[in-house]
Amino acid sequence: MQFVDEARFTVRGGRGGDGSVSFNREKYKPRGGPDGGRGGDGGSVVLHATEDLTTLEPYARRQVIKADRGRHGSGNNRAGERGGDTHLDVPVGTQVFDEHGLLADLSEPGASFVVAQGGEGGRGNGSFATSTRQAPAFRERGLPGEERELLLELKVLSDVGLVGLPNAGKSSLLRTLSAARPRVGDYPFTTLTPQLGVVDEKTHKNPFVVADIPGLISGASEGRGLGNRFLRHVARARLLALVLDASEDPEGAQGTLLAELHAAGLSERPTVTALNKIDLLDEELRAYLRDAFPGAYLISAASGEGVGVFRDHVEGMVRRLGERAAMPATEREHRVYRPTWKGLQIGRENGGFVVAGEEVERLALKTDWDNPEGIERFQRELEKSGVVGALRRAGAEEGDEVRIGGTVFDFR
Ligand SMILES: Nc1nc2c(ncn2[C@@H]2O[C@H](COP(=O)(O)OP(=O)(O)OP(=O)(O)O)[C@@H](O)[C@H]2O)c(=O)[nH]1
Ligand SMILES: [Mg+2]
Repeated sequence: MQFVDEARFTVRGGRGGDGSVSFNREKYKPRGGPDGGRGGDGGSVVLHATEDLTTLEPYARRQVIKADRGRHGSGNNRAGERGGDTHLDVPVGTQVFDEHGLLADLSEPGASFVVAQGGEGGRGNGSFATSTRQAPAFRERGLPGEERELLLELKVLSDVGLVGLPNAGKSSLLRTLSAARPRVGDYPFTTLTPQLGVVDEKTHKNPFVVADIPGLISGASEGRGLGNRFLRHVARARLLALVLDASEDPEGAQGTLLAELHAAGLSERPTVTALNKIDLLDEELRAYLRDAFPGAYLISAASGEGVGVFRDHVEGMVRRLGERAAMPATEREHRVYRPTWKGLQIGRENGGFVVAGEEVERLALKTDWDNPEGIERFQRELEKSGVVGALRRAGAEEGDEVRIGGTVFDFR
């Protein structure tokens, strides 16, 4: 499967089923009571984080993903069936954004999140009978499901991120450290997508996950080269290992890398430095590098020299740094339609009026405009709730056009 770390598509919850208009017809009872049942709620679209998937590729070419609508209610107070939910598996490490920002960070296997709630089913005429209105012949329509445009971003979860210029030997090092087999090439930009390897899986030590990303170049954090897109994949690693080609201006490379990490907001992250390709250097140069890079590890991914010591050091650091840090909890509370007249707003539009507010818009959506009794109820609710009064105070007169959501009617 191709590695895809970004996907953009629309999700839509199922529409709620309509309530039903029905009257109970029993023998010898001339006028049965209203018994129209409620419509079922629409299904929701739900994301689930799983370790069985490592890419967002299943969503690369999707445009709209919907859940089922709820069934309509029927006579004898039978409620309509609820619409089925649509379950979408995403890799662990997927972050969910909409136009307002981060909605959820699915960093634990099994975590789930409702991205589009299904619409509420409408009530049937059975629920509108009162002592003064014994035979209501109207029902509510079901509400449309939530709809939003999503951006999913995968950030692979690793303990150690390898960062280095192209050709420094990051992929070679990952091969030497783990069973992972990333491509190694003697040209820059061999690695095009992040690769993960588990180190010490087969020994008795504490295994940890290393991420190899495409090489960074100067200006990466401003979008140059390939590395910038991939820095986010190491943004959650506890430890960054700077891999420098010891045979080619390691000081310059270090400067470039530190500047890029700084620009990417990663300068506070613990780092360890590995000077790679020391098999190409004589003892004099090695001694020089030990002086110039105190604390750095001299290794050769090719011959394996120094790699064991480096690995043990990294293992210890990872252990001391403790649990893999989750992203700061910026998860926003999921917004579900909650009725409130408070948000009521009245404005003017082309000589008419616009009424905005969650509950009033819900009421308009639920109204069965084909049914005179349904329209009457809409009118009554507007009066009861003060919307009519508010419109009058705003200057509305008989015959003026009023729009609520997508519904336009004459004020009376
Ligand atoms: N002599 C020597 N060559 C090495 C060593 N490590 C890597 N190389 C060579 O350096 C070249 C680049 O190695 P890669 O592992 O692909 O480098 P990389 O950092 O992953 O490069 P990008 O994926 O392009 O960023 C290859 O030709 C490797 O064989 C080493 O320790 N010694
Ligand atoms: Mg590579």
